[in-house]
Amino acid sequence: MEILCKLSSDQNKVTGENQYDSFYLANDVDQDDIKAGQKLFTKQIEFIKGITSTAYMPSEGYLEVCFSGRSNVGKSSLINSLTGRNSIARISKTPGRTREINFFLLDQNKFLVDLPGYGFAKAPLKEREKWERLARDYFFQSQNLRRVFLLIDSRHGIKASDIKLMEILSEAGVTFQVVFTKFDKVKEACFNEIFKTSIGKLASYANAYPEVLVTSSKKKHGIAILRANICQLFVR
Ligand SMILES: Nc1nc2c(ncn2[C@@H]2O[C@H](COP(=O)(O)OP(=O)(O)O)[C@@H](O)[C@H]2O)c(=O)[nH]1
Ligand SMILES: [Mg+2]
Repeated sequence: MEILCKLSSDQNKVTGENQYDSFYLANDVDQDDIKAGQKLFTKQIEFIKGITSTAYMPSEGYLEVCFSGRSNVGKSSLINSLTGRNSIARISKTPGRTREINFFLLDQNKFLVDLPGYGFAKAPLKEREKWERLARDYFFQSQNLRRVFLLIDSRHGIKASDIKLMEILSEAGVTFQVVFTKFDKVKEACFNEIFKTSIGKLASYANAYPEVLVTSSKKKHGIAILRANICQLFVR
């Protein structure tokens, strides 16, 4: 929290420039929303299934949010931090391992959806094509998706493979929100540059949510704010 506030004041420098005006770091989150988010994530959570084809998507009658990002971005760690479970999502030392869309049921009718990672340099073309087909099918077919959280490594910023995903989301008309991960691994000055470059890349996407989050699963930074955001998305 402390770090987020500090960044938010620095970020004014960034928002002073016109093209960046529409994006901002999460700040001043309502305490009631924080509490509601906390409460939601104390509910029971259960791994339902992993699918390799959208033909096996869970049936109707629920809402969902999805987490997506490059392999090794810290997606499993973030899902574990959010849910307070150490191993609900598998943390991998080897990038590019998970090939399935994983569905975690939260509080009976809400899903956290974990999309396979992308952008792994060593993945063969066939694998990459398979990923794209699965992602496209999912984003175009899902009726219940409230938002995609696009995870970006704080050290690296938005890469070409992230832009590819942003293009697919644009075509499918799905809103995405950038969540920077592994913030503990980056120096503040360096991050300010990464942040600035990244939001410059977001500027042309009408489906990019204006609020950007900064998290560290290791230090538990930004987790409460992300829980609050997810909770709000699940209010019908
Ligand atoms: N320092 C630090 N390391 C992290 C953080 N989140 C994930 N990692 C590490 O990054 C690696 C990949 O994490 P994982 O959650 O499996 O990434 P995924 O491939 O996106 O699911 C693991 O070694 C994690 O321990 C974080 O917030 N801080
Ligand atoms: Mg993972």
